[in-house]
Amino acid sequence: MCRWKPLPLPVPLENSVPELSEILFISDLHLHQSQPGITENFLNFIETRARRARVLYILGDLFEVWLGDDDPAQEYSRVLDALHHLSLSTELYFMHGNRDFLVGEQLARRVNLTLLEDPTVFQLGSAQVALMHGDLLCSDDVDYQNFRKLVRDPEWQQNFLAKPLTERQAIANALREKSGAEMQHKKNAIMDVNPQTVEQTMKNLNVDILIHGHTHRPGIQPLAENKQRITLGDWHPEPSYLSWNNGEFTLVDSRVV
Ligand code: LP5
Ligand code: MN
Repeated sequence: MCRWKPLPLPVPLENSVPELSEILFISDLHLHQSQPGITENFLNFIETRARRARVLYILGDLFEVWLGDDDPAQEYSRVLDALHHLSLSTELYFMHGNRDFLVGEQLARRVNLTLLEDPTVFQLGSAQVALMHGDLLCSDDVDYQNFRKLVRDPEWQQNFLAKPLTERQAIANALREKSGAEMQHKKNAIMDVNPQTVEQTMKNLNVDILIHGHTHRPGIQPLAENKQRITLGDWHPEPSYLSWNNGEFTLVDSRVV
């Protein structure tokens, strides 16, 4: 069952100038030491584009892997410090992805961000908007959905987080290998969203616009009844983001024409 809670529309800043009304959405950076270009581009994005925005929504898979808030994760310290600094001027919201679903309250406090349920619904201008990571929409990927049910169970998470960090690392590495091997054999369509699931989810949530990531297939898809599905892209390593400004969405991704 989908759970969601309404998110209050960010309060307009006093004497706000047009630039300050911008809202940004990103996902799927998969930050990792093996991809230093993405980290550098993200740090630059934080200092430039995001600092001028009013809100930044991070819709999951910011990290390639997050094994628990007790992980010192030195490789992420520059990004976490930069995000904390950003939070002083820009509201930060974070939704779990399938790789960083173990981000918890401790990290949220360190960075000064608010954790969001998947899905989250809120009003943006005149539209009702739903935010999701996107993995729930891939309903044909039955093996993945079963796996997701298991690892999103609070009891399973408690057990996993109680294991020593080295053991968690070994399990995650084995899982990444297994997932990589399985994905080679899965059909492309299975790893995309199921259109009926999208339609039904939007109907259940009563929204006009659905914004999600996960599939790494960026684009703006017009749907029946003037509705829209907006898919965020991954970083490659150039930034990929969605901007909402003056009532209009713009998807900035060099691979989208
Ligand atoms: O993110 P992406 O696009 O690469 O792949 C997803 C699905 N894969 C995953 C797994 C992650 O890629 C691996 C890293 C996660 C680290 C999490 C940290 C916590 C560790 C938890 C340890 C148990 O999400 C992939 C989808 C694809 O998107 C498209 O939607 O197909 O799903 C899979 O490949 C999963 C398999 O289908 C099912 C795997 C079952 C494994 C069950 C054993 C669990 C224990 C593992 C220990 C060896
Ligand atoms: Mn994902």
